[in-house]
Amino acid sequence: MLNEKNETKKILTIQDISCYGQCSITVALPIISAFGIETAVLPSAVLSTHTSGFSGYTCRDLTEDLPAIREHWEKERIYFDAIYTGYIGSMKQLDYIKEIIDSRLKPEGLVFVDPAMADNGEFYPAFNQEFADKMGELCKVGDYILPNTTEACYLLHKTWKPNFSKEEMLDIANELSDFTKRYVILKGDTHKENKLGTIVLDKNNPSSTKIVYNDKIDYISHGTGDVFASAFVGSSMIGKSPSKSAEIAGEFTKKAIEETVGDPNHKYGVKFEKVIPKLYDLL
Ligand code: PXL
Repeated sequence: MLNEKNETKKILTIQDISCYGQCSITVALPIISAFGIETAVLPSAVLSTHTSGFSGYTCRDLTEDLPAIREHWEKERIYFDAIYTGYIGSMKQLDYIKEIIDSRLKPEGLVFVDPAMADNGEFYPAFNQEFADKMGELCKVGDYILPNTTEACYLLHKTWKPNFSKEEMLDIANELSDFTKRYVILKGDTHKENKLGTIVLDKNNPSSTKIVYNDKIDYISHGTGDVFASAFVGSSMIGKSPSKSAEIAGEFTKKAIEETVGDPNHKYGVKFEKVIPKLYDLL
């Protein structure tokens, strides 16, 4: 699949490899590639599984590999059209990632930050408020940020609750304008019955703020944020608008959940692979 100018885009994604568990790089690489985008990876850590619902997982932190990888790419003059960050292994990495963005992103390149650190009102095991505050600094170099409501509340030091009203969601999105260079893509708006909304706010044009709705499936599973973010990044990089990308990503994620519901042994992730062949129909 080519973008409007008929050229192949090259993107770098920085997040962990959870060897088993359908999240992070093992989700981003196939989904973004399916959009026809060359996808390079920089693993922030290698874990035997992700950290939600598994116990005793191994974790090799790759923080100190990041500067050497950047230096090699500098020598090779490797540049990217976009950098997409997800689950980050350590506070120090947040500084290294900013250096990678400064050094390896093309002048017109885009930064997508998914501050993957929390869900359902709680931090994932490795994170705390200090990390969230530093993640907020990375968000500020993002052209797009893609938090869920829990992450938004930690960024803003607000109290989370399972359901916010439409007005509260719009207020949160507005407050998040301080944490992005341009777009806020706020996931998890539940105010409308049977629908899941995504708020799309452009801080250069706040009056254009939209809520994009997809049908809601009452099913909790892991990894849906990564599936959504990857499809959003892929869609944006082939030239779709932020609201169209939110619609495509929402639909792609909904279909992945539909493929997973009813399999009691598959709570650790969603079967997004089954939706990849249907991607063209969603565009
Ligand atoms: O999907 C977010 C995620 C990514 N990577 C790891 C995780 C999680 C969420 O728990 O544990 C390692």
